[in-house]
Amino acid sequence: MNFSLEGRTYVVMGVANKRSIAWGIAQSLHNAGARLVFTYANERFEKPVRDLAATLDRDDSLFYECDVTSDEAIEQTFENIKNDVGVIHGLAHCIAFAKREELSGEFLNTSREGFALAQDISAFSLAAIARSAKDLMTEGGSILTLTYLGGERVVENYNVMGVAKASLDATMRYLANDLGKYGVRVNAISAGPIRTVSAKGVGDFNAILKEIEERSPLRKPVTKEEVGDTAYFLMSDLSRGVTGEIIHVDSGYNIMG
Ligand code: KAL
Repeated sequence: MNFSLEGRTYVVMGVANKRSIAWGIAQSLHNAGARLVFTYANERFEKPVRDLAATLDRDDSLFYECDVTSDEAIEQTFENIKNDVGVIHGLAHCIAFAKREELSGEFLNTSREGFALAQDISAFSLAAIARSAKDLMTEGGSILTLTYLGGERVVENYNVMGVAKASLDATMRYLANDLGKYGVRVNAISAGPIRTVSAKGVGDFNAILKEIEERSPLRKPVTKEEVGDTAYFLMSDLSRGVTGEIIHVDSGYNIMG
């Protein structure tokens, strides 16, 4: 069995900056010997992603713009990746979006448009991406996405994104069923709160972290490196019997009543 990721290629979607969980995943996969392919939403993120990748001690990473709200853009991106690298062995979907104004107050006030937008970018995109990526996973593969406890339970202020994560979780399970016959596994990591660009502007993020310090079994928030190492496990053959699963990397917080 091969624990190294040498000779393998993984697509990482959603690196925004050095704090991104996607970047923690990229680093862990890189440390295990993987070649990386990065996608970013628009030109605003191109330089940050290229600059971060330049800090890795190999220079064969590849970069593509991919607007996940467009089926054509997704198909074109994976067509380009296929032409440039041929086979991929896994993909990390680290993408979510909801309108800032719908991430506080009551879920009751969610707009039709805001609901649809959160679902489109945060949940449907996984299905659209899996459909295109599957054709490049001719040696089997592992797809992972990032979810959050707010999709399983009510978490104050998470609102429309909680409903989108519930949808993402179910999307992940249905895809796991469809893709298993091709040797492609699909799983999710439910990360505890980490101060990323997503968490920016969240008024009481300090209070959220304090609660983790006080109430989680491990008594500390998780790091993007801890999430990255679980991603490495899910991308490697060590997890070959695992699909359709949500792994909580959250210092155990989810087990507490
Ligand atoms: C209960 C928690 C507090 C935070 C509440 C909501 C977090 C929602 C996540 C969602 C993905 C954030 C956004 O979509 C922000 C967006 O409206 C504005 N930001 C942007 O446009 C930036 C520039 C780009 C890069 O961001 C995106 N997303 O495209 C949840 C906490 C405790 C845990 C968290 C932060 C969970 C999570 O889902 O990230």
